[in-house]
Amino acid sequence: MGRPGSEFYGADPAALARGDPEVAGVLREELGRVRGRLQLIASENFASPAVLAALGSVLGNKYAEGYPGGRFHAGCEAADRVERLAVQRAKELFGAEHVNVQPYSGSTANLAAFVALLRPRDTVLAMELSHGGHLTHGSRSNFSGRWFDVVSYGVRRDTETIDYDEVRDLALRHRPDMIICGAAAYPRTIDFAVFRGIADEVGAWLLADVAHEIGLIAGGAAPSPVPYADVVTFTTHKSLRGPRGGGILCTSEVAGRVDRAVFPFVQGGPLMNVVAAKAVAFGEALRPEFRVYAAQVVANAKALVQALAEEDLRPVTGGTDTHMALVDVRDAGTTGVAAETNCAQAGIVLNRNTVPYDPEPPRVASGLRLGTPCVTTQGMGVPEMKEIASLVARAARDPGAITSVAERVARLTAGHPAYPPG
Ligand code: DSN
Repeated sequence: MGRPGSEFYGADPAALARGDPEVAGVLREELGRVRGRLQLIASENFASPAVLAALGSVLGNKYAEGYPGGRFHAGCEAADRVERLAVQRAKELFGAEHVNVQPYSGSTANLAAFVALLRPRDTVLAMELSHGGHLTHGSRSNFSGRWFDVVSYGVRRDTETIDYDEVRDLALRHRPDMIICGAAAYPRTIDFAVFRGIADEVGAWLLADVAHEIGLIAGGAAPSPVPYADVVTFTTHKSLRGPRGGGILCTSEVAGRVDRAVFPFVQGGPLMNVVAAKAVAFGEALRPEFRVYAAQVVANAKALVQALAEEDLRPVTGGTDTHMALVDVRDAGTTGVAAETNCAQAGIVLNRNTVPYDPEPPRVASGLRLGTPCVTTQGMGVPEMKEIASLVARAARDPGAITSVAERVARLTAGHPAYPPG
């Protein structure tokens, strides 16, 4: 078949090295960064070579506005086939009545969900950003907070978990048109059935944004909101380990509204190479190995949280049920930003995060958010999580430890390389 990629012109590193050595050099540098450091950003993962090949394929050239069988461009036979495959696989994976695989991202998926279910200035009840919610759940700097009247619920001060009584009280008082459950920095299982009950009581739509946990749901390691929510939005690049992108699962009742909201209201032509890569990722997630992966992601997060707690990095909510560790660093005598910076210098990539009722602004923050999807993809397990917790704690607390921590990080990543050479 000649040189790699010639069969369908999928990702071909040699072509890039010949055609643009400068950009090829940047990508080589990025691969080196990824291989040489610990990647603990909770929203990242390492997509498979098959996913990356689909992303780099000729389908990226194709315009295919519309949906399979009803496009506004000619020549969409392959685009139709691959989008139908993606939809069919996602339906099988999640048991949803309807799937839209075109959203460019989780944020545009959420915008489309708002458009499908609401009119501007309608009332939305969603989780407060500083308590773990997402920008698209009502931040004033985002469409959601600017164009809709958003009422926020938070977590309890004592348990740092969602106060379902407060959610219900707010819903009864404000009669929202839509309630959002799901978060970007909340390490606990969300009770979708309780949210459904509250939504029914006040006649609101229920939107579940499971951008973070979707891979755990696919792998049977977290409960699914599909039986409860009218619309479920998700991303494909986080715990699901696919390409950068979004998706929507919904009931047949709102399927037409959701599809029209995605195209033509929010987006133009779908990124067909990304749709192809989503089909590959859904196919991978349907395999039994993915269930093993998802379970290990959660087991690793639990081990990481426990070991961090032993290092005086207090787990928010006391633990985790997911892929995420959210820890308060104040007892270790530091701030989120200082801990993040020290860790970065030691080759540990994670992000500072506010903790509930944080006295610090988000750019400083009192917490760190760590995730296990990447390190689990690299084949690390519970023993490595214990070592990682000790490295994070040492680097976070003591800039003097950065050099020795960096040496241990290098040994750890060399033993479990991301994208192993050869
Ligand atoms: N907020 C991003 C994160 O969780 O990292 C994703 O949208």
